[in-house]
Amino acid sequence: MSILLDNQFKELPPDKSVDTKSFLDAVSHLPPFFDCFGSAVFYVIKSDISGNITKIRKVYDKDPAKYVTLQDIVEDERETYGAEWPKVGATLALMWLKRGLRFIQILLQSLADGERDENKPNSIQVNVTKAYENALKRYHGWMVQKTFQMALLAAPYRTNFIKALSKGEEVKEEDCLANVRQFLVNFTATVDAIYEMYTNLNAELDYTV
Ligand code: EIS
Repeated sequence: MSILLDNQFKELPPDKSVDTKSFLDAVSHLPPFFDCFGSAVFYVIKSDISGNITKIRKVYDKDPAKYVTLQDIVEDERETYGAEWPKVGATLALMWLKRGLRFIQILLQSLADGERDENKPNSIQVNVTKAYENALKRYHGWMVQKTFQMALLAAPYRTNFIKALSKGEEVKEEDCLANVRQFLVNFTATVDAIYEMYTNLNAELDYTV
């Protein structure tokens, strides 16, 4: 079975609010996926994403009835933290998490669209670079950009990556990509909705790390 389809994101309601519990449940299946890459650089990425998820979950667990949607959390923190907000709490964690999710979305979409380097057909470096330039690069100073270059060199081959998405089973590339496309429907809608919320609430920051 496909690791992605086993952990689908939920379809959004018409008001595009994101249910906190379903979001956290779906997103927490992504970090274990990094273990199959081997290189230490992925450990750093995994810890960062896991840290974001833990931080949001901690706030949610304090009062699940109050924080039904992600927007409930961000709005509540705006009241609580005053001038410190939005560079604080679960608002900051979700700000960064959504960028990692956007990266994954663009990478998977690019693979599903069949974009590839004709000279290196089994490399996913063009897909990874596209995702990085669109989702993360502008928030990274030169040191983190160097870390990205290391991760890029350690990127798995297309065939291995696709195998990992299918839990290590031998599957036809086309079948796996069909699963990726299916996964992307609700995943993309969810990531888009979170971005829209940050714009609407004026919660987006553009500092670099
Ligand atoms: C934030 O991190 C924290 O997340 C946040 C808070 O502490 C805040 C304070 O300013 O900082 O410094 C982190 C930043 N996070 C800021 C950098 C981490 C390492 C990034 C290294 C570059 C990675 C490029 C990706 C290359 C991947 C190649 C993949 C080949 C397959 C299926 C693959 C999916 C990969 C997904 C990659 C997502 C990367 C996300 C990085 C986010 C980032 O830039 S708080 O913490 O509020 O929770 O306390």
